[in-house]
Formats: sequence, structure tokens, C-alpha cells
Amino acid sequence: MTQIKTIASKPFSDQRPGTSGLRKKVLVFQQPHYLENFVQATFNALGGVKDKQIAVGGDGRFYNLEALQIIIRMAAANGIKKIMVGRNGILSTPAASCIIRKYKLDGGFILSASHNPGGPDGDFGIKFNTTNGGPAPEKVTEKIYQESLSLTSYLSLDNPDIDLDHNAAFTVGDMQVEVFDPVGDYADLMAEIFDFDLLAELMQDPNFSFCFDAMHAVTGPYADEIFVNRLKAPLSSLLNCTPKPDFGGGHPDPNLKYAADLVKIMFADKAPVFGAASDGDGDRNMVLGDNFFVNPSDSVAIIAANAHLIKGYKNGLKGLARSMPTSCALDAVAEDLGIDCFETPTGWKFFGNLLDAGRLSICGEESFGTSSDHVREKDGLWAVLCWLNLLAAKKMSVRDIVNEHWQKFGRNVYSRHDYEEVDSDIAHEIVDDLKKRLSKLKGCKFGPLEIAQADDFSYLDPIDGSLSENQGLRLLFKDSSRIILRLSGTGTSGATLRLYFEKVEKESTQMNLDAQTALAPLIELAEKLTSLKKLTSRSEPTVIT
Ligand code: G16
Repeated sequence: MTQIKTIASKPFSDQRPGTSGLRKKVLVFQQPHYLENFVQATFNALGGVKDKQIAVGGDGRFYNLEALQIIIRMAAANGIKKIMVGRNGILSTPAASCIIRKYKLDGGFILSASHNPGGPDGDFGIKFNTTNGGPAPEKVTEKIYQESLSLTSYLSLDNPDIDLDHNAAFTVGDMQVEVFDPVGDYADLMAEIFDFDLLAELMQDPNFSFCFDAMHAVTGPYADEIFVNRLKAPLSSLLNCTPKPDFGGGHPDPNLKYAADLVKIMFADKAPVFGAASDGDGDRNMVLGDNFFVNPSDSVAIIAANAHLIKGYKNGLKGLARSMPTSCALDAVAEDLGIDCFETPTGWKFFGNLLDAGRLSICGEESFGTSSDHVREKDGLWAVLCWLNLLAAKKMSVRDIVNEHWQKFGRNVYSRHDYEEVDSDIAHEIVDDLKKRLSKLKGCKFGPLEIAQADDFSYLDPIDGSLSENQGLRLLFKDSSRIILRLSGTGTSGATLRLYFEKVEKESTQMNLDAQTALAPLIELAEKLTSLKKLTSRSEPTVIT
């Protein structure tokens, strides 16, 4: 039997998981014992993992393969009974959720820093998902952090690196290892939810054209299997579909700035009818029409409003949910359908309890995340398939589907301004300063805008009663406009400040106004109240969505 070794280590003080797991520069993770400590802290926080079964895989970024081998050795040394490893170390975040649920595993590690850049100078990340397939809730991530603060050793064993290139089953120590196809089970799940015959027909329609950009990240193999092999889309529909450790030098974040290849195609003359992209680990999506951007907050609302057209949801929806900064477009749909719409803090983990309790079917976030109760993660390709389904069923363009929705529900004109890599002290000062003034802002009038409520959002989970405080500063106006300010929990350099703006437009002739123009009074007011640009010496946001 292979000898289990106790390896001396030292506690690290910076391993508190953020919005979605632990994300740091690759160089931080490459420090001796750094990754190992987090993995051992996770095992300890779970009360030990003897005889448990887990999955592991990642988005293919730099350090993915080395990290996998470390985790496999540590899993064996900690008494895990079986580990399922995605072939080539690949496993998208939604596919990991699917696998954990389908094979009733006790959880899994996902190795990804999501949409953050990769490569030796880029970012790496790790998060643990629990037996429901969803990100560990705060009580677990906090326990991991507490464990990490006092950890002085971890368990491993001497075993050569294992071959991850082929499907195979073997043992490491007493642990069974199964290297499996990371795509098949997920593609099968999609085939259960969507009518693939309908979608294949759309792909053959001479008036239809489609472009999917995997941004050199994990969804490439999934897109190949689903769109090309199963739906018979031409191979030329796929862009950047080979996962690369550095994502081709790009920033695998599907937004108007970073998905530049796709944006160029979709905003050209004779653009395809439909375009979409997903991020590093495959949980985000961006949806575009011919010269048209679909705001993610609108996207989830439109999917929910039309869900009866999708095979998997034709019997109705249990409820809806959105994160607090996401626009209230979804609330209007919930009201129309006569179902609940929950408002949770930013972070997919907050949807988990509601999904497990059967209280909601579809949920989404402004940060390009949309999904349903089929998994416990957001799911980029699922959202793309929803849109393909709507296009096939409604026989309308993307632009017309969005306009039809706005005409019925009104338009929640929306934009997010990100200020990335801001000096951390300055960023905290800006937030703290506004926070101190919140109580005095209620009732203040700025031209036609009157603040009806000003607070720091907190969330009482209706299922387990847990309270999450300090989740973002909200200025809520009498006319339903909103300004939100919060610090991102996913950046790795300095701090990222996010400002969110929303205004409800019911006047049908004003629906197509440019969002930045329509929101200009709110954008100006935010600067007046925070002096954000002045204090950060920035003339404009890093990214505008
Ligand atoms: C993660 C979370 C999302 C969150 C997003 C942005 O997504 O899972 O719930 O909305 O980060 O968070 P923040 O505004 O704190 O940066 P991903 O795709 O990065 O895993």
C-alpha cells in the first residue's frame, strides 16, 4: 500500500473564498503548500472525507493540470473512495454540477478563475461544490477559511502523475480514479431539456446563421458536441473552440469589450442572425442579434417569459430569482406569471437553497449568468440553447423578440460601470463614505429624482434563516430607478468597483434609446454622490455593459 505522508505546512492568512471560491494570481497558488493548504482546509471543514466520492476538473487554464495531480494525491491520502476526473482535466462549471448530481457524489472541486485571464501571469482559482452540485454556501466557505488560518500540515502520498488523456479507471492508493468524458453527460442533459429536432431544423434553415465564440476556453468541446455533432450546425459556426491555457492571450469574459472577435462579426454588415459567447469555465453567456446586444438582465426575463416554449419548462415555472444588482425586468415577468421573484445577494451560491427547496425554476444575474433548476450553477450553453429555442419557436429576430418583450413589460434600461484595479484603500473609502451618508439620503431630491430608500442590502435566506449583510449599497428612487454601488468579490488585483444603473421606461416611443443616454442623469448623480472618478483619477469606467 502507498505510504500516506503528513507534510508540514504553515497557515496562510489570505484564503477566505470570495464571491465564487478562492481566486488569486497563479504565482500565489504556485507558492509551496498554498493550494495544498486550501484543499486540506476544505477536507477538514467537511469533517473529513473518508469514503466520500468527488469530481474534479477545470477550465483548462494554466496550472490546471498540476493542481489536479496534487488534488488527486491528497484525495487518496485523505481516504476518498472514488474521484471522477474530467478527461484532459477539463470540466465546465455547469458540467461539474451536472456530474455531481447525476452520480450522487459528495461534491467536487472546480479549478477556474472564471472570466479572469489565464497564463503564468494570469489568475487561477479553486472552489468546492457540495452534494447538491452547487457552490458551497457561506457557512461552509467560512469554515474552510477558519481551518486555513490554523492549518500546519496536510496529507498526501507519493504517486506518479496519472494519465488524464484517456478515459480510464485505476487506483491511486486505495482510491478509485475514473477519468471520464466531461462532455457526454452534460450534452445528454441538454437533450432532455431542449427539443433537439426543433433546434436542428433551425440550423438547416437557409435564413438562419449562427456564431458561437468559446473564447479559447472550456466550452469549445461542449459546443462542438452539442452544436455541430448533435444539432448539425456547420463547423464554421464555431469560433475559438480549442481550450488554451492562456485563453489565446485574451480575457475570457463574454462582454462587449472582451468578446471582441464575436462583437466584430455581429456588429458588421451582413452579420449572422444570432451570436453568443461563454466564459473561461462555461457558466456565463452573452447573447447578440444582428447588430444588437441583449442585456443579461433582459435575457433572463425574456427566457422566463417564454419558458413555456421550451420542452423542459412547458409545465410552468415554480418561481424566479435574481441577484440584487440585476435589473427588475424579471420581477415584472414573475408578477405576470403570478409566481414569486426572489432578490438575493450577488453570488450563485445564494440561489442554492431556493432551488433545492423547489421554490424557483429560472434565475439569473446581470453578470452574464443565467440558469435553471437543471443544475446548481449558472450555465452558459443552456442560455444559448434557450435563445436558439426561442428563435426556432417564435420565428422572429433577436431584436424583435426583445422589442416585443419591452412593449409588453416596459424596458428596464440598465447598465453596469466597472472600475477595475482600483487602489484597494481608495475603493473601500468610497464605499464606506457613501455608506455613512445613507441614512441622510432618504427623501433627498436631485432634480426630478427623489431617493425613496437608501440602504446596505442584507438578505435573510427564507429556507435556512441565515443572514448575509453588507451586500451592496442601494439608492432606490421614487420612480423605480436604482443606483447600486458594490465592491466585486472576484477580482485579484486591487479592487473592482461596480456601479449599476437602472431606470424603468414605459413609453413605447422611448424604448430604443441608447442606454447610456437614457441613464445619464443617474450616472451624473452617482458621481456627484461618490466622487468616484475624481477619487480614483479615472475619466471613464474600465468596462461598460
Ligand atoms: C461569480 C459569481 C456570480 C457573480 C459574479 C460577479 O461569477 O458566481 O454569482 O455575479 O461572480 O461577482 P462580483 O460582482 O462579486 O465580481 P463567475 O462567473 O465569476 O464565477
